[in-house]
Amino acid sequence: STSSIAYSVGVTLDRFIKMKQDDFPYASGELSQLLRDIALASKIVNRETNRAGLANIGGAFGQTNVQGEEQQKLDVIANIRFTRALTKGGEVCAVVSEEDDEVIDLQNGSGKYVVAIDPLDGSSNIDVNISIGTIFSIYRRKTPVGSPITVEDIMQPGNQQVAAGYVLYGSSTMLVYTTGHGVNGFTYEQSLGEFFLSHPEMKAPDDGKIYSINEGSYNQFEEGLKQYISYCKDKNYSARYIGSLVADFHRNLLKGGIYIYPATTKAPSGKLRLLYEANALAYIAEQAGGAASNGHMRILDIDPTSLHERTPLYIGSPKMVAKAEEFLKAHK
Ligand code: AHM
Ligand code: MG
Repeated sequence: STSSIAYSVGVTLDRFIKMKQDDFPYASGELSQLLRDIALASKIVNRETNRAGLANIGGAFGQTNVQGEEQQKLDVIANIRFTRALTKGGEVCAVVSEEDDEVIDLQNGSGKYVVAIDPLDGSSNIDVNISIGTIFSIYRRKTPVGSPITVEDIMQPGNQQVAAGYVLYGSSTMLVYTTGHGVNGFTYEQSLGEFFLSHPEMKAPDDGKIYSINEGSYNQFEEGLKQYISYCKDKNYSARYIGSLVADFHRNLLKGGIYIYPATTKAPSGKLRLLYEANALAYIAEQAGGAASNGHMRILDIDPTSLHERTPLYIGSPKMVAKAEEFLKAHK
């Protein structure tokens, strides 16, 4: 498209956010600022992630900071970085994080937004130098600005998201986000310290040939899923599973595929969290023309009942998700 051409010449994330704000005059400057806050925190986390293997000898490089944070695990550091950026930014009143049991009230009287975040997902992969990610969802608070935060503000279904995104700390670092007008991806240029638009208007292929699931738990899968896996094998699909949600999702979004974290007999709701893992990726998937389901219904229509609730997740190319749902239904 013409816009892709116009975008391709060195558009930074900051400029892109500004351009989008001008395109959609009703979009508030606050949301733009909030996205910039997240991008800034992600640059810091990216820097820490790149140094992960040096953590134990960090002191030798004089990286001790006043908080003594070099002693902490990277997911804890990431949580601190993101919450701090959101606190200082002022647009957010409350944060739900995988790293905190309770809602964090940021005490920002004028904050209109609520953020749900997994600051560093797949952190068990850090020690072995494999891609990890940040996942975030942004909601508008339901109660009036300035009043105390309530459950109503926090427990919103995914279809209420105003923006969502992820950062992939991979062979390159990328930030991908949507504000409900398609999905755009930005690649980090290390030496310039800027994200540049590299993947304008991302589109999930309608169908694909990759299935991503931890088959080690096969014996605990329901019959329909076992049958769907046989179907994938009959079709000679490729099995790809990094075990890092953002990386697995991102690959399948670009190449066409399905990512599944199913219900198992041991974990009847699966492993992944609705509020800060499934919803954000579901919104992005749908905005790119993909689909996201818990096997039976649209992820974005699930009404959350608790902060850290889990959901099975079937996400990716729409035809693959529909096919998997068909198998589950047929073997109920
Ligand atoms: P985490 O939030 O504790 O990091 O766990 C989430 C991760 C996902 O990134 C990944 O897709 C999944 O757990 C892998 O789980 P498993 O090892 O059970 O296949
Ligand atoms: Mg996680």
